[in-house]
Amino acid sequence: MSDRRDFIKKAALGTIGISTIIGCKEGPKEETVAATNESLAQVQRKPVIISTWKHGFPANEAAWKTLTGGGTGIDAVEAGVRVSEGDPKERSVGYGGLPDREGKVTLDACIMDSDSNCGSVAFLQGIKHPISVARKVMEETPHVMLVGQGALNFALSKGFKEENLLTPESEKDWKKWLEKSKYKPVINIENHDTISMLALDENGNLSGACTTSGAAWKLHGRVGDSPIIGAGLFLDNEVGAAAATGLGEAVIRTAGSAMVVEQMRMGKSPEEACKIIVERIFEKHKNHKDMEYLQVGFIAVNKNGEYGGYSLRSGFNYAVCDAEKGNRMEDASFKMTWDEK
Ligand code: SD4
Repeated sequence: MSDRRDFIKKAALGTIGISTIIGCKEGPKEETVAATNESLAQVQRKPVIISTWKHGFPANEAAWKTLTGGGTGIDAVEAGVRVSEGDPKERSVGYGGLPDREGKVTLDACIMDSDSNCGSVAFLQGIKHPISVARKVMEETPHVMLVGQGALNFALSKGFKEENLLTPESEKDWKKWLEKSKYKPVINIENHDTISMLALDENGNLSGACTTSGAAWKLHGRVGDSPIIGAGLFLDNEVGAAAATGLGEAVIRTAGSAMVVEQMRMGKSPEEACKIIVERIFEKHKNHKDMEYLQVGFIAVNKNGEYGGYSLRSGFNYAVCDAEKGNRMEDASFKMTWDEK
């Protein structure tokens, strides 16, 4: 029996109605009967999609629709994060993202599949959907990463359209920032960045995507963690997947997402794994000048569909979507509040 038919059969026996598998928005149906422990373990947790911040909520919906409509995990994470990239109200991703200190919107993105194929673009300008360019790098080049003008030339050769990504709102904020020109990238719930999305499909295969306009007011040419496989995003299909948000420099210094996956490999739950690496980042940065405004957060999912998140400071949340509970926001546990030093 195919995995899919097996999945549907088990779902039909369990507390999860088939309709809830189709619609991420819906909750469990009352008329279904109790599942055995065995079927619960196998049914409830797959598929699952998890993504950073509130913009993850509509992104999850798009990803879920793609996944349950027959798309692959990679199709799903790409479709999901494109929602944030294309939304000018999201001031930290793609179109409408806050610019660097020269007023240029420069974008970083990466994508990774269950066979460890990956693609990435960094310091890319003028292309609204860097995640789709990253996917082309993965699928149509012998490389993993393209940057700057080379990434733009590649995108144009693949038919992407060059456009102005600096919206009047972002331009206005940049001009206001120029008045004081103080670089202090406080990243939090009211000022969130980066969408990272992880998906475990119904066959138990993992995919991930990460896309951002990076830290606002950064130096022109700065690249963060988000396009770096192992820092902003990492997965090992034998183990689990992890992704980061927050101050990219701190995540790069500690190879954050790869380390979260390694903790899961050693048997830690996704939340424990995120917490251990956040603690490590804290230890490495407690006397660092970045500590004043440092925020990092991770999300993770393992092969069983268990998921979790953890952040250094309060205020990090993420969106989770599965068949059992639908799409919802969850607050991550954290090490300290913003008042603590
Ligand atoms: C960066 N990690 O460019 C990104 C920014 C971010 O939540 O995720 N903010 O450093």
